[in-house]
Amino acid sequence: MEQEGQDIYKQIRLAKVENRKLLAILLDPDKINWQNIDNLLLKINQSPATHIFVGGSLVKSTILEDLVLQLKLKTNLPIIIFPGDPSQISGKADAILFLSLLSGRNPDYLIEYQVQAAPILKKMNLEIIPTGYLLIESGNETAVAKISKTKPIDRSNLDLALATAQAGEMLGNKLIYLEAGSGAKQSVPLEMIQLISQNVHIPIIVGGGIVALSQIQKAYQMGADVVVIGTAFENDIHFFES
Ligand code: 1GP
Repeated sequence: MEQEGQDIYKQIRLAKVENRKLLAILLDPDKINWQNIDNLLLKINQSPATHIFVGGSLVKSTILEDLVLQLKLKTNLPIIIFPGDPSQISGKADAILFLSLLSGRNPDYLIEYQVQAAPILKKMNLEIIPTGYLLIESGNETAVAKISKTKPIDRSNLDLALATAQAGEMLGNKLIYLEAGSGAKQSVPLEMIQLISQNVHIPIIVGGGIVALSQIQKAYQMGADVVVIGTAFENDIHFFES
């Protein structure tokens, strides 16, 4: 059955064509201060964010859905699930990044979890956006590396990062996500963003360890189409006001 509402990806592509840069705030339901949720939502609405990503490494589906429902009530931004595993699915969101952890060689994250998720997603109306996910070494062991039991791509290995992103595009992914990991010491190297954005055609998401507005601008200049901010906004809801 054809899914309805397939326009979030179209909007991302259109933004790329028109060189409009996009910004996603990543919310981890486990780290939300629920007492302060109204203020958080107000700050999101006042921020330059164009999308909200919801997910985290260890989140349970019920709390994820609670957050999605709150977001749907109080913001107009598209809500995209960024799942850590197949339990993190909510049909109340608008879309899901259907991730393959292409930098790793753990079959669970290359195909097993996708097989588990497929029949669940088939019954929902979520827009599915196949996304090649590349974890890039960032100075410290990140939650993604630990939980997925995979080794990130060495940050100096530009050839491997490019070949992996190109393979991801050839496999039919619609986005490439260059991930340093949440709270990373070092974000994805700018020359890596540049090389990949110049040599693949699909939009590039960049996230992990971006803690200054100037870093967001630099990532855009190097060719990032979407920048993801999690920890910096989580630690300071005034982050975008500085
Ligand atoms: C993590 O790319 C996101 O998956 C965001 O990372 O929390 O470091 O901003 P930060």
